[in-house]
Amino acid sequence: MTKQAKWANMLRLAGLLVLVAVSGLAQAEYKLNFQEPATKVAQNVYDLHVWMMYICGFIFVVVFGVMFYSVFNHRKSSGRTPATFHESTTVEILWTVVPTLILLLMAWPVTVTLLEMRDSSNSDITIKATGYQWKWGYDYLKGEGEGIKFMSVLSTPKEQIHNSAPKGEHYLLETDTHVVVPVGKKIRMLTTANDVIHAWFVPALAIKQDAIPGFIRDASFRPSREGVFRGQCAELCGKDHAYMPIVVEVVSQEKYTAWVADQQKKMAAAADDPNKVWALPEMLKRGEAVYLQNCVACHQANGKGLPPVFPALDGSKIATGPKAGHLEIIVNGKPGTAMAAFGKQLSDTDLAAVATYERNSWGNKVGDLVQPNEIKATRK
Ligand SMILES: [Cu+2]
Repeated sequence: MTKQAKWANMLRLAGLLVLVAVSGLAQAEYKLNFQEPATKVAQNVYDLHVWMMYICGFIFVVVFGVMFYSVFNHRKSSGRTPATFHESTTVEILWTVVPTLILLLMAWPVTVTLLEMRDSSNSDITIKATGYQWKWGYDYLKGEGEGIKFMSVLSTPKEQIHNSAPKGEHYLLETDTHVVVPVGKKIRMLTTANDVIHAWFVPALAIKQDAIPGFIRDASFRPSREGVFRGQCAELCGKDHAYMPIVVEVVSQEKYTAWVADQQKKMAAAADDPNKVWALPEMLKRGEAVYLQNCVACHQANGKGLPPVFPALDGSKIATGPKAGHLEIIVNGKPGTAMAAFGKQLSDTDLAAVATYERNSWGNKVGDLVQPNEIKATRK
């Protein structure tokens, strides 16, 4: 084989490898690729990704092919003399028109998909997602299920996070409650936040929308198949940014109707009588549950906190001092610190319970009891 033939063979091989790589992407090996789309828009996004890869692959092969061919075949040692043309109008028109056409080929389908993505009109159900440090809150505002609201908190056990238990299948992608929606219906998602910027990101639904305090942004999706789709907060929002996943469960219409009825029943059952007078043991039990769901990330299970940013509650002046000061901070937060105003997130009874728990746990032995009506008075 002559030297030239060898080079030509190697070039052909390189081109072939690139083609194989690009076609492999198109064959949807979802484990290495985007998540399997669950809406038409997500399918479009996926197809666009493949289309762009084809265009990039094609340009790669052509440009490098011509370049290597020229470098090799027109090298000085083979006796070539350089061309000396300047300002060729034909070449200049070509290298303007061809890239413009390629850009149009890319921009057209992208614009069509973007417009479809941004269109949240005529939706069947409207859900508001509120980002908190570090959990999501959901309110079903319109459509079937109107009035349903709940918090959605990471449910991966602490032992898995601290490597004292093997990691589960959906490690850090599981929550205690799911956003349930019916298949085939258009869902409008409103996003906002309570403290810092978060983002509601579910790849299989092709939604990634910032949740900004003081603003309402919207996005929409129409799930084309049933299933459980997982996502995460996608805007760095502080210490537990990695611990506020999103789980969307797409179910049949019948199952959705049943879920709505079930949620409404649960909400009615969970509604507390604000005038009830509680006894210490039952308040402590409830307070512990509220604490473990809302306070533990910063103040820790042992009440020692993570000083200096997250102060200890065990032995703290606030948790063992006068009740009024303690309740004030729990209800209204502490401006300028990470302490949120939990009055916006929890009921009077839950707040009373957690205050009681904090005053009587670890080394704290105040011995008093906070009733829901005291929280109500603090709110004013
Ligand atoms: Cu976040």
